[in-house]
Amino acid sequence: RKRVLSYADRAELPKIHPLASKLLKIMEEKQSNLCVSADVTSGKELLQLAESLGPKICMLKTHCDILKDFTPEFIQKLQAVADEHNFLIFEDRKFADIGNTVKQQYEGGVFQIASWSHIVNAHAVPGPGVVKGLGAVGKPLGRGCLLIAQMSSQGSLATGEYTKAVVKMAEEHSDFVIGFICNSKTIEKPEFIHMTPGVQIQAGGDLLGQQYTTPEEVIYNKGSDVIIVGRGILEAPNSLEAAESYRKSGWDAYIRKVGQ
Ligand code: 5BU
Repeated sequence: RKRVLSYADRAELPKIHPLASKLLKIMEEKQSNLCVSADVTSGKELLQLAESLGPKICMLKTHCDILKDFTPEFIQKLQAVADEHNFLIFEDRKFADIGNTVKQQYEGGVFQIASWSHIVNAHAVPGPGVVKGLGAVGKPLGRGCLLIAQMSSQGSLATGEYTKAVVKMAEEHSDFVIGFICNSKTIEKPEFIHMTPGVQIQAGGDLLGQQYTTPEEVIYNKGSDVIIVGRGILEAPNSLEAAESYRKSGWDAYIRKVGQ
């Protein structure tokens, strides 16, 4: 059986992207492969979550366009919390247009995502232009991109040959693409980070097609690296306790995986 490299080992790989290396080091140091999806609608609430859950997470995922009160001041505060607690920010923007348009959507507008989000994601549907457009803005800033190779939702069309083509696109743009959103590991290249949404302690789903898998399944059986958890934590009676239990499940599964 092939040895599974530790996050720390992967952080030192000669061809690793600096941002992927930084993430892997944070994961090792904080013993966390948990990314919290902070899907709330007020900036104040988001900052409170970031402040309280910060010590438990390697990354905080945002949807800045669901905030009713987005401001540059809010972003400054979020960046300060991210620095304080040493986690990365991932804006789940899912860019999906031609290169020239995504470039402007990433850099400009109300949100100026490139100025604050370490990581963004994109659909590969438009072809490599989407990655080139985003890269033109993100690469000089040291940012990284995840390509959406698969989705957690029921009936997703991102499967089979499409997923394979996404992986190929990532390999061809590894100076900006640091990994994937996927349900399970899509490529045996330890430089790439695999991140999986649709995670809850109890498998199941919601009423709008979301499908849930457990942290153990995602990390140990599916070989992904990072679990992305929203409502499993946000809707728990005590979000800090819930975050700790997801962190521990994800970390224990990883330890079991590297130990084998
Ligand atoms: P949940 O509350 O844990 O179901 O939230 C999952 C989050 O991950 C939510 O912000 C989605 O937009 C996001 N997501 C997802 O659920 N599935 C996907 O395939 C992708 C993103 Br890509």
